[in-house]
Amino acid sequence: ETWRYAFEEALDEVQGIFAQKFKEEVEANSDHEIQLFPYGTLGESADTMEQAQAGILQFVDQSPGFTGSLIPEAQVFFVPYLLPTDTETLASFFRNSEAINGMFPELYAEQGLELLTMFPEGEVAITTKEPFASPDELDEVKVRTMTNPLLVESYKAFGATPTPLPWGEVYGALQTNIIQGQENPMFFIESTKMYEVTDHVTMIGHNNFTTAVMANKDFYDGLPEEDRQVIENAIDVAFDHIIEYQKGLHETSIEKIKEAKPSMTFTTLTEEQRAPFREAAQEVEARFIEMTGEGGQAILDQMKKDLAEAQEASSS
Ligand code: 6CS
Repeated sequence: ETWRYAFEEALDEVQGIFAQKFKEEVEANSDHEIQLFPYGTLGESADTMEQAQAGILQFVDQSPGFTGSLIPEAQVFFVPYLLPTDTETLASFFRNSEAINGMFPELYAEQGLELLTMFPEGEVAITTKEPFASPDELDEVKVRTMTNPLLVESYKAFGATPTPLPWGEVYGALQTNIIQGQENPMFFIESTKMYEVTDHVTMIGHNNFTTAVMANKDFYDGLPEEDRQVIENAIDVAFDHIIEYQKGLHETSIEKIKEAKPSMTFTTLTEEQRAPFREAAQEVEARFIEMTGEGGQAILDQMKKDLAEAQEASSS
């Protein structure tokens, strides 16, 4: 049988590297074939999600940045300063978290999706046309966000004017000055040439990019146990591979950007400069609870517990 798997990035970007490893493992350990559909071949992220829910696709990688409009609790990944930017802690968190492995699968199941894994894609940096070091300096700056209400709230709290857009519109909107900034992990800023349409990279340490891989639930439930095991193992192998693959990726991406555009500036805000952004995070957390109620509160509490445990595990 041929299974179709769509993701939101190119083949040589993080989601593509994960998908290729998954395909390799499944094909080496079963008679099934995986057909990969990189970003753009089947539409935007919202389109591939619909196709996965409809069973036209068996697998889809969609980031909570988009899924948050479908599953409000998935917006928890946009509470600023909740996730650490340290890769080792993150890997341990995603591997062991009860919120990720126990609670989220139920929420995805309600949408006809079998959540297979979530993994980190790197520290989120903000690229803008003008430099900034405080919320005041973001006043009137239109910053593109992925399409979920909590990310919009974050950028409002950061002092900017958030503009949610699908990925395909971002380069053009920056080029024509409809927006003046966007956020993404460094590898993506490099590979999608965001440095051609923005001039400054600022790291405020507010988040790490999270993505999720899922299967159509009816398809998955209908598989023999043997096939489900092949899929689970392939996901585990691909997870380890993608953590390993990303070692040093942030740094080499910075080097590549500097080479392509020597005038690009890179600024890491100090703890003192981050203080007002951290403060704004409180307000965003409160908005998350307003939007998601008791269910959201339970997920947030569990995540904080899981994160504390991951932190402890990686520091010991
Ligand atoms: O910003 C976005 O929309 C995209 N960013 C990444 C890192 N992956 C896919 C997503 O569509």
